[in-house]
Amino acid sequence: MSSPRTTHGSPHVADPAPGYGALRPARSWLHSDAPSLSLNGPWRFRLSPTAAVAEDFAADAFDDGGWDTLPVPSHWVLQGDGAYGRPIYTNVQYPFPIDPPHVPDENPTGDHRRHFALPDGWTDAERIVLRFDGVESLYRVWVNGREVGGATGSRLAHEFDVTEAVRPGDNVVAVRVHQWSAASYVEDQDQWWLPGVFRDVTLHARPAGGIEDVWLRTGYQDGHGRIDPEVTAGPAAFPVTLRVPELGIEQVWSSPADVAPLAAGAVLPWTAEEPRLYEATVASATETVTLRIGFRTVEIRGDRFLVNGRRVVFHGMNRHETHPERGRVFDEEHARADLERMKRFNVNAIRTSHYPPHPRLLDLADELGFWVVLECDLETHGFDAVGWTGNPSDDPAWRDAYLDRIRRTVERDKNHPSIVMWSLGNEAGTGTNLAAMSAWVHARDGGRPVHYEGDHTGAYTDVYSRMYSSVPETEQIGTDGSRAPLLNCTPAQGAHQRTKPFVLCEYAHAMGNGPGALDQYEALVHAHPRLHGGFVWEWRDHGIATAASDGTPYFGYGGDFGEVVHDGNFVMDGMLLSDDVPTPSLYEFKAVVQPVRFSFGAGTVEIANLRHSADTSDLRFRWRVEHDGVQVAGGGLEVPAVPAGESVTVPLPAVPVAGDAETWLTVEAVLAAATAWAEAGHEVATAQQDRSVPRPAPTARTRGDWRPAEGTLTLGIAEFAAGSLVRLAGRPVTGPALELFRAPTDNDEGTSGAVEESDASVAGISNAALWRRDGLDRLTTRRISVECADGALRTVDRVSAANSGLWVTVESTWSLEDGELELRVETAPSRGWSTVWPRIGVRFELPDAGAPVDGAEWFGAGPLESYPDSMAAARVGRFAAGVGELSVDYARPQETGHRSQVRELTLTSAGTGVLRVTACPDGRGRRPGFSLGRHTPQQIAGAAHPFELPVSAAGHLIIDAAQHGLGSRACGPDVWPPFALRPEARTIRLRLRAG
Ligand code: IPT
Repeated sequence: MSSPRTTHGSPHVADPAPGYGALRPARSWLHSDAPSLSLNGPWRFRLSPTAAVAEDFAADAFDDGGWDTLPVPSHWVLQGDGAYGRPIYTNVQYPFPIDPPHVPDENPTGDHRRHFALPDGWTDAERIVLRFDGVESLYRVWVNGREVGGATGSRLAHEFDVTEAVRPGDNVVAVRVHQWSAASYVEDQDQWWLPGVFRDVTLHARPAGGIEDVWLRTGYQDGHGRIDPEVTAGPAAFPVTLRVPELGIEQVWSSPADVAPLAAGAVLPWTAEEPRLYEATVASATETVTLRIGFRTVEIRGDRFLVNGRRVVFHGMNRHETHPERGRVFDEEHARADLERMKRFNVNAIRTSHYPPHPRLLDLADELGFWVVLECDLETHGFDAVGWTGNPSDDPAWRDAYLDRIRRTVERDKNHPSIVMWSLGNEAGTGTNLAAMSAWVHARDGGRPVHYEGDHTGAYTDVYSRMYSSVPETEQIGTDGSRAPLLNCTPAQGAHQRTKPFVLCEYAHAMGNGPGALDQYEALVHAHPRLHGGFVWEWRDHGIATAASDGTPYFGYGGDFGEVVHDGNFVMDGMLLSDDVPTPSLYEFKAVVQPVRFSFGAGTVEIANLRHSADTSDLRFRWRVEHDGVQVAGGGLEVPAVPAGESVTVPLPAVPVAGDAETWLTVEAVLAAATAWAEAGHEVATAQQDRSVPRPAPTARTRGDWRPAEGTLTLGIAEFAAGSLVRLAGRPVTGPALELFRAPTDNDEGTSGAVEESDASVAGISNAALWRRDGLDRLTTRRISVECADGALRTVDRVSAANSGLWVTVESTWSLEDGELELRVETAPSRGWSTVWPRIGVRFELPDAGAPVDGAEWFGAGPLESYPDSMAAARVGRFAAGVGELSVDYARPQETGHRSQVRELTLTSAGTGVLRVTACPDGRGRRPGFSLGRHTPQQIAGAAHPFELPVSAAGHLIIDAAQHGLGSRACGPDVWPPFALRPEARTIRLRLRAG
């Protein structure tokens, strides 16, 4: 690079160097009894539009009386209601010109100042250290007017030696933060750009003879633990004593040379399932450090990733630090609640995408039990736009910065038993600097493998990792002897990669409604032991709390804050909505990965324990039988404790089978006692078996007495005018109207994915675009005939769209059968439809007539929405929900609310039934689904945010003969062929009654 490394007004902004001044070496984030002083709280603050601002503010005597007050930690763009700029969301794009290492002169620069009183007694301290746990992106620090240094590495901890700068009594600390710097090029993660001092600032008194750093590496084998200690302390700190009271360990080291591995005796191992921790202290005469150690050994043997000698399967989540009001500012209570929620949803692993989280998160992970892949703060994805030219990952000018980042990552968190792998970063291409990072980790920590997905050929990492590989491709990776090529690999490199354990560091892109196919990925893990599971992208939406112009609150995404470039709602791709509400996909995940699986035999059930190492003695098993969704019997199941990896078969009780109702047997495994993350009785796993005796559906009557009809007609509870329904059960109702459209999901709008696997999708064009092209969202009807017969009415319509030669014929027959109103709709597409269809359904409009339909009760699959490739969490039962609860508030409105396989549906108004619908299975036994909402698919499709939907008390009931699957084409594969809906003839047959 020939250009000078200074930017207008600041000597550091364009410098790839990781820091300067009195920066101290990275060390563990320890719990110590040495004195410390939090500098969190209100700071004086001034925002300037460029980095070219005089440095006079750092002077001791500077008068900041005219400045504002800003809380630390915080991001200034999330404070002051827009007074300090706005957040920017980009995924891959850089929000500034790709001109490394330079950034624009328009570089928001936040100056922060505060006073603090040096606590009495600190004058004895050997050194005084000022620690920043996270500042985005480049910052410079002055104490009492003296510049002590500066650093980059936004999600990394830095400590400055300020001993010479502090004084007794009052002190002033000044921090200048530039939003953009050379470091921004290596922090291009898919998230909001949120500048500021967003993690804790603390002052530490380092005692003479203190413990500078300690690392208690542990190992576990055959019931016995081992501790391999490393103590960083001056000779004056010795003797140093290690105590593990519970294990009776008291080990005194009189000099640094004495520090040596020791046997810990009989111990219980640490695992994500049974996170057994032992409190340990390491003490000198002047400082005691307290750690919680867990005994475990991580190892790769052949293509297996093992902890304590047993294979690990990651049922993981990619976890960003994000909160609608705080951004990346950590809140321990919220983080704990989040992790407890993960445990309740059978999540056992976390990838800290794509940077180290707040250090306390690892304490929580140790305690609650997660396998953690701890990722370094590194991503240069935006270089993709320029063919990776100038990528810092392969530029020697950046080597120090890369090494500094990985050092700070590993050193800070090395003591945590939950961390089982280090990850070099995300989407940073490949290059020698990444290889150097890996070499550094290998030299420093032989106890944990190195992960980096971008090392496609496996030149410097220990596990094979991919993101979003399709099901067949993942299967090929898992299959021995397959010659199928692997991404960017020669056959030889591919063969080499197949000698390693495989993880999906990202899969199942959970944007909006979806993903589908979770169960297919899960099945592979159990068929091919080389596959070690993966990490869903991602745990939660990153919405930012904001308000529409009329004050209506909503969660903003890219483009909602006036960004010049942005990536829209690609930041809303979590299994949790921004306000912590789990989406149905999280229930699907929970069901798919459940650690206990049931297989029914004749009068028996086999219970398999798929856990890593815990047996099932923490679980109770129970069963129940329902007749048409009403419980008629139930009780406990006697199940002996099943060791991990084994199964038992136990007899089932006699199941009372109904002659005139469906009989379903449900078994459940629930927690026998409360844990740190759930109550006793919490359901861990469940399964259902259909024990119904087959009952023939009433046969459809054929009639020969049709004659042309006109005028009004009443058939039981239905009233018609000119052949069209006008009232049902005394209420205004219109329909059925053919509905082929659904408000496109983010996956329907997606263009990625391996299209060859889904012959109905077109490369580079979303299904939603094809649906709009074919006019599915704007169908029109031409009535061909209206006929009546004795107790019956029949209409035939031709439904098609403007400027399209394609159509669907819809024949609707209303009749009285056994005194009940029956509706039979037969739909048949013309030739020539070339795409998949979102749905084949009929819509009924229930206008607001004073007492609106506001809920549904049904017997069918539930309780949540389900789609053909996302059915694992749905069970057959009787459910009720208000109309609001029937749809999910996805950040961008889209298809939601489909309840599959409905048998009976009652629409309710203020708790009273108004219309009862019974759905007959079609000739092939397929049952329709329903959705009930306040808006049409067309209205939903037109809204970019929930607040844009009009207030409505109308009801829109859609009965779907079929829906298209979900897939995950927003970033991944399209809907798998068996779950794709192709244009075809279908029949919907309903019986309707009042009340
Ligand atoms: C992948 C990124 O690693 C992740 O951060 C996120 O952006 C995700 O995509 C999409 O939401 S990279 C993509 C090119 C597969």
